[in-house]
Amino acid sequence: MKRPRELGRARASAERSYCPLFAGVSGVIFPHMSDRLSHALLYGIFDTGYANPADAALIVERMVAGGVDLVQVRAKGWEEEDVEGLAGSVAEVLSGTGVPLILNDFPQLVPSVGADGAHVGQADHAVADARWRAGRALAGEVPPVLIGKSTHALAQAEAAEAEGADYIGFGPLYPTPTKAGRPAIGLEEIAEVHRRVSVPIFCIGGVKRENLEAVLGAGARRVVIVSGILLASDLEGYCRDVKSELRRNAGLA
Ligand code: TZP
Ligand code: MG
Repeated sequence: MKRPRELGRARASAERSYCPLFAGVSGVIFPHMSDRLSHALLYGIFDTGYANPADAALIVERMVAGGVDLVQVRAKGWEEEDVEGLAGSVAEVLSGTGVPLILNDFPQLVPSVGADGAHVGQADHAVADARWRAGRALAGEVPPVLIGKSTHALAQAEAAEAEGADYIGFGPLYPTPTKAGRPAIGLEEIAEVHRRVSVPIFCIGGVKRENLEAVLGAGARRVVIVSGILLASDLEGYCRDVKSELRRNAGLA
């Protein structure tokens, strides 16, 4: 079920203020998406390891109603065509909400899905390569896509920023079955990574409503939560609780 789209929702809006002068400059993004990202506190992931793809629309709707600021589609082990179909259905839900859609891997699907960017791991495409793949449907221009990168240590976080990532994930803070086999890094380096890196940092890995206070107390400002949200009995309420704690922590409430 392919649903080709010309541009993502946030991208379409950002296009209006497109300035070719900045095309190709790594890390330079466009006002609308740059605003969305800079204000983002809660990053939710629709992960097929936890949720039935048939429920994607309903789940993502609830995540957005609960205040999630960014949504990622993560379908480990899936074929490209299936990821495209699932992400396309999520793109429809997000259409008009202003919440950017990020694809885990598959940057080349960004144009056809109408996503706003892609997230790469340490072993995936380099940021510049992902940015090129995500935008190559618009020949000759580097479109306003967001490229995020997973980092697991301070040096990787600094390297990802230097490489041009628009944001980074930092973790896993706690051991988590969502990223089995990846050792937890703890909370000790959270404050330091915020001193060293200026792009938005999303702390990730075992973050839950129950340990959010500790994570924020260690210096985090933004978080990604996967299983905590997807396994919650009241997913929307869970997101709302977490978001209001994040807003309070950020001095916004
Ligand atoms: N990258 C580092 S930890 C992680 C990813 C994708 C998984 C986070 O999932 P959860 O369920 O919130 O621990
Ligand atoms: Mg990956």
